[in-house]
Amino acid sequence: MIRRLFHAVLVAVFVAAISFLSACEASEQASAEEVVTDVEWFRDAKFGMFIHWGMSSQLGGIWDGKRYYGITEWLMRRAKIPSAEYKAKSVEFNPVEYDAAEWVAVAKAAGVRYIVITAKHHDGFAMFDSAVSDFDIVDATPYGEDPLKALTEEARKAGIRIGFYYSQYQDWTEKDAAGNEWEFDPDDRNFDRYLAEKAMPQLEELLTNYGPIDIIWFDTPGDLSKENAEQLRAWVKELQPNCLVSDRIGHDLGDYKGYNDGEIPAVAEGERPWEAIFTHNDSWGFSYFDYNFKSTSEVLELLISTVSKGGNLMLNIGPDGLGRIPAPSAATFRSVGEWLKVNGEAVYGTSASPLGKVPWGGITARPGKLYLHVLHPPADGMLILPGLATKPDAARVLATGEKLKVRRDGGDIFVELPASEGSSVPVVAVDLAADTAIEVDDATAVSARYDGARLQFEDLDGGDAELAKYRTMHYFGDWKHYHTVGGLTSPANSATWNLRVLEPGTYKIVLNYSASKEQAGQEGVLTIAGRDFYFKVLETGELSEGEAFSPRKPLMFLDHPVAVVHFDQAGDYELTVRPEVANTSLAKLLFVDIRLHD
Ligand code: JFZ
Repeated sequence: MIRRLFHAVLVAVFVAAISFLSACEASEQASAEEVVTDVEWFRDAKFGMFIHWGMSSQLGGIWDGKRYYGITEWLMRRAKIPSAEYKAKSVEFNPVEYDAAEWVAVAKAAGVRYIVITAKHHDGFAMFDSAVSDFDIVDATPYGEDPLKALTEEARKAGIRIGFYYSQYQDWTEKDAAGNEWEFDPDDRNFDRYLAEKAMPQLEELLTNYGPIDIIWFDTPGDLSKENAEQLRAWVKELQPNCLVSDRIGHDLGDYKGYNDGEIPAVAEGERPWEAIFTHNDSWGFSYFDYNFKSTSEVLELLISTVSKGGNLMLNIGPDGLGRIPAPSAATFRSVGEWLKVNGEAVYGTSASPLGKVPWGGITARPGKLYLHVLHPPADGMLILPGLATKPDAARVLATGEKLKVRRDGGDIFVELPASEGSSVPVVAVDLAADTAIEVDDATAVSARYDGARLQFEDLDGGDAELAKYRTMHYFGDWKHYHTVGGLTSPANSATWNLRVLEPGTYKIVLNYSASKEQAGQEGVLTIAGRDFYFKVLETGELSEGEAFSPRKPLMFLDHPVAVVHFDQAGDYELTVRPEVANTSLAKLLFVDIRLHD
């Protein structure tokens, strides 16, 4: 939908407009607040490493012989551990294997441009030498050293920016901070005292004793007041004007936009730089029970879908209590880095794709150039560039320099990637002619060479469907996000996609959705090429709405085939889904697949 805003825009103009808009935004922010923080390094960085590490890493999800599944840095709260008992456990935290140089070597090999590490998480334990509290790694553990000192030094040597995560609102060992209701009465809370006597002084330590710090990554603002958030922001800027502040300071006071844990936006909002955060497995802190590590290609898929929408990916690791990065994380970060070593030009400093969605991967851009990230190479190698009206001057494989053929077929421009191209996720650099016009193509290409097409919310071309976002966790805190097509509450509502079928063929059409008891049983109709295909929504399970942190069921999505259609000629088609009868939204429709049916 947003694509319609970009009709017939010259690439050069497009890029210029983007930088103009961001310049306006930057100066607007500056005049409102005096302090000008340089966010351009952040906009260009694209890949960061998040590190969750603390005394909870030593526990790894086990308390009193009991196993807690889900995110382990929440163990104290989940097991309702009294502060005194929890604090006493710090004597067992002795990360003798910690080697800052080795961690930074992994980060460097991975090609990250910044690292953010937990300086203090919700459990209140400071991973640095703090004079403000004795509950810190130097005073309260046999280890007795400050790991952040070495890390900041090593990172700086390696040319990697460094940020500190600081839990400003929750501190479970403090009666005046938020989060520990099993010991402290929130009515007795004097939050201003905690801010003045712990949070602000610790931030001062972090922003005074470690040289230039690039980000203070605040989190879980809860009902932190606007005054308090402004106070925190002003304090950071007073101590280090160039230090960025994360979005989770609250009240829209961050220097860049952030999304929820594990969420890539369907469509990025506005022109501000933004960051998606994911963890490599499901927990943020080290867990003995979490082996759901993403593979290299899954991480590349995340990275490419983030950068092709213009954002940064910060991917988390959870070193263990001895200070070791889990082997699967070190290995995957290193192999992502191998790919970036060859293809970094297509990532760092690039901007979002100016074209429509492509069925074979993602696109990034810089003035006069497009980069085609081929996640799913078609058998015949033909990469469609929907919306490009002028034939590019040249195309070459970034890794090898091999020149590729560019051809026009009907109204479309294709780059031909040889089948022999062996590397996983090859990238093609395309040089655009100076007068290249991009007429952004609303329609989704359907072709046998891409095994069909997938239609999602962000590809909608008409109707009045609404974005319906859902998030669930399986264990605890391991959020999964779904951006679904919602708002289909009556026969007058519809979701409409324009298709451009490239050649004749037969396809099965599959709806992928989740439906509660309430939604189940409603009738819907999918219309394609003038034919109506009726279906009844099947129940897949309930989602308990409500509190953010409650154990929930996984949201199950069902593949429901509703049609087989034969397109006997290439051309434009419209696909519509609407309720025939509905009282509540038809279903949580994640996507419509048009799958080649042989
Ligand atoms: C927060 C932390 O609580 C968590 O431990 C971890 O540090 C993660 C990166 O950030 O998790 C959140 C924060 C906000 C929401 C959910 C989890 N939220 O808004 O629902």
